Amino acid sequence: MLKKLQLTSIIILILATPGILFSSGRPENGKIILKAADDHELSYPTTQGLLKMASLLKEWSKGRIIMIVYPSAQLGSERETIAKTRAGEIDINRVNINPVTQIVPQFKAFALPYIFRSAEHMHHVVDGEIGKKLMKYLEAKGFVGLGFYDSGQRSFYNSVRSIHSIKDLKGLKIRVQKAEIMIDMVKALGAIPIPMSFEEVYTALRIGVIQGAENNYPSWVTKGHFETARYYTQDEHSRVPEIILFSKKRWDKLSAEDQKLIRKAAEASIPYQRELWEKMVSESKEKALAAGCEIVTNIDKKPFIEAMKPVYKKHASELQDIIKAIQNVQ
Ligand code: GTR
Repeated sequence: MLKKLQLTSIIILILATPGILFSSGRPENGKIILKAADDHELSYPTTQGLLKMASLLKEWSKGRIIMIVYPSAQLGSERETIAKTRAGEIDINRVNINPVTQIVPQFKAFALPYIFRSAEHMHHVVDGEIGKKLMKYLEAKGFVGLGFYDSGQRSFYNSVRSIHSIKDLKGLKIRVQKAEIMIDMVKALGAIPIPMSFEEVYTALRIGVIQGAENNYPSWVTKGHFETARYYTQDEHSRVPEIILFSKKRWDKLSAEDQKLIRKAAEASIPYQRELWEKMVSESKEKALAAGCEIVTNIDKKPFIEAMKPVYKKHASELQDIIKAIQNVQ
C-alpha cells in the first residue's frame, strides 16, 4: 500500500511541476506557485495530505495554482521551516503544534499532557470554535492557520529497558522537540530531556547520545528509530495535533478568491489525511512487533497524570479558560 501511495505521489508531483521546477515561487505566466514543506517522507499521511491539497488546487484552479510539496525536511528542520514560512520563503508548512507553542503560547493548550480524552475529543476541539480561536493568534506572528491534521498519541520509546512505571524512566536521556513544554514534561517524569531536531534523532540513538525519544507509532517506525529504541510504552502522554501553516506575508498578496480556494483545498485534505493516519498507526505497530520490538500497552496512566501537575502549573496557569472550554467539549 505504501508503495502504491508513493507512486501516486510521485505522479502527482510530476503532473504538478512541468516548466516550473526552478521557479522562485512568484507567479509566472499568471500562475501561482506555492512551495510546501513537510518533514516526513512522501508516503507519510501528512505529506500525502499536502499532496491531496496540491492536486485539488490544481484541479479547481484549472492548473493556475500549483503547489509543490517538498518532503523529508528538504527545506529544513521544523524550526527552520517555521522561520522561513514567517519570512515568506516557504508558503505552506505542515508542522507539529509543539514547536508552534514557542511562538503562540496559547497553543500549549493543545500540547498539554493528557488534555484530550480521545482522538474524537481532539477532533471536536481543534475543528470547532476553540481551534478557530487559537488559529487567530497566529496572524500577528506571521502565519495563517489552514487546519489540523492527526498525529495520534505520543509515547516513550528507548533502547535500554521496557517502561512499566515512571521509575523506569529515571535518568534516561530522552530527545524532545525544541519546545519548553516538552522539556518540562520529561523532567517532571525524572528523565533527562535532550532537545534536538527530528532529523538528528536516528543517529543520536545509534551512537547513544540519547537513549530514547517520544513520538507516535508511525514516526517511531518510518524514521527507523525502532531499529535501536526497541521498547515502546503506550503511556499516551500527549495527543498534540499537526497544523498546516500558510505564510501571512504571501497570503496577503493573494486575491480573496484564491485564499478561499486554498482554504477549501486544505480543509478537503483533512479527512483524507485522518483516514490514512489510522491505517498507518496499525501498520507501524505491526511492523515493529514483527521486528521483535516490545510494546507495553497496559500501563497505569494515573501516576503519569499526577506527575504532570508541575507542567500544568508552569505552562497552563494563563490558559485556564481555554482548558475549561476544551474539557467541556464532548
Ligand atoms: C512527529 C511530527 C513531526 C515532528 C516530529 C518530532 O510526530 O509529525 O513533524 O514534529 O514528531 O518529534 O520532531
